[in-house]
Amino acid sequence: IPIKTIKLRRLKMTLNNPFTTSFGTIKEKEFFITEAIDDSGNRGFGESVAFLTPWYTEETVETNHHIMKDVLIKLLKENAIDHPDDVSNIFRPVKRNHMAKAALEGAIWDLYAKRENITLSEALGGTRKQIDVGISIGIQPTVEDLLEKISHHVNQGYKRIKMKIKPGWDYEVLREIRNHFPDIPLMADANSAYTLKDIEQLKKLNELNLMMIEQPLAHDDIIDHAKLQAAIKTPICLDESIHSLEDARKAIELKSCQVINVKIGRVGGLTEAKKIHDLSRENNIDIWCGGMLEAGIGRAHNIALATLPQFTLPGDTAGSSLYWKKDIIQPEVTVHDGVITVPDKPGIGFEIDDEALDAFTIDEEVFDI
Ligand code: OSB
Ligand code: MG
Repeated sequence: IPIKTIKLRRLKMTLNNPFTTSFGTIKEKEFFITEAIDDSGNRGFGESVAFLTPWYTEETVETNHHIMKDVLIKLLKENAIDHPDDVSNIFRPVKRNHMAKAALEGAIWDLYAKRENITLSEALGGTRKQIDVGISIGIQPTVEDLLEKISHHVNQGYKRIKMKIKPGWDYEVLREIRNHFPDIPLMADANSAYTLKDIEQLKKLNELNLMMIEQPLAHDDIIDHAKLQAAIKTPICLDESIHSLEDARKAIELKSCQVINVKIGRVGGLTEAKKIHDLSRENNIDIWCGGMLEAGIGRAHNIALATLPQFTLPGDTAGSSLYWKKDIIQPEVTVHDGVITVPDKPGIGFEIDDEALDAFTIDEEVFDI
């Protein structure tokens, strides 16, 4: 792939609704839009998903910047790429920094698909023309606020409701939600807020018929999760604990989870995400595509990934308008009855709204490859 230039744009966008997890509230996002441009002027786009602080994993916007600019882009200069799957090998000497790697790899995947005149979904081996989507609702000031949000999104047709939980905002709240909505597909995400000392509280969730509980225990644990899974009925889904194919293999082997939330950034890119997909398929592990409050470009990558066959559960790829007053792609991502129709244009399949992109850009750097 004759990449001539890499562009890094730093964007700043304000969320429509502040998003609260067990670790705090996000109101504003800064992130990089990566662009890989070939010698004919074709443009491939990616998006970095780290936050301003390292609350979710150790990466941040600043570490993404440093690693892309001072390490990964140099490797792209020194190594030829025949296929986007080569990128993860080229980046292999660099430990972790998965979100930085994924942001650059994503732009190269999009460029590759556009040059081949196929959709990103096709380039990845995706088969679905439509994907089911759920919604992730942050911790709310009151249970009434949460009930109102849930009924709004249930009426919109979202296929699954995920609510954030933490100690003190868990069983009683979930029970109340379950009483109001006896039949909705409901799950909870703790973002690693519990330890095995909380096992009795977590056992209480057995009676609530939850689809799964996401990342109840430590971000770097797969041992205690296996103990917890043996003790509770609710299926465990791992998010923060899975950074690679190897992590997934070990978690499956130890029975630490029954479900995996796959995020492109967390696992270091689409190539690694595909591998986790294939392993999950062989092992009959249900997977779904998670979200990182992305703008349209990251969202488009998630949609393409979710077209692979083992993405059997609704993902966290809700519509653009849930997050942003104005998104950076055209058309914006829209959801009808809980379903997104996968675009059929080459690459990510959405046009870039260059005017919007410029308006949200606070810094820009260009690198010759
Ligand atoms: O744990 O899945 C998570 C958002 C930011 C960071 C981590 C998580 C989330 C979400 C929302 O749950 C996903 C989204 O709507 O993009
Ligand atoms: Mg999560």
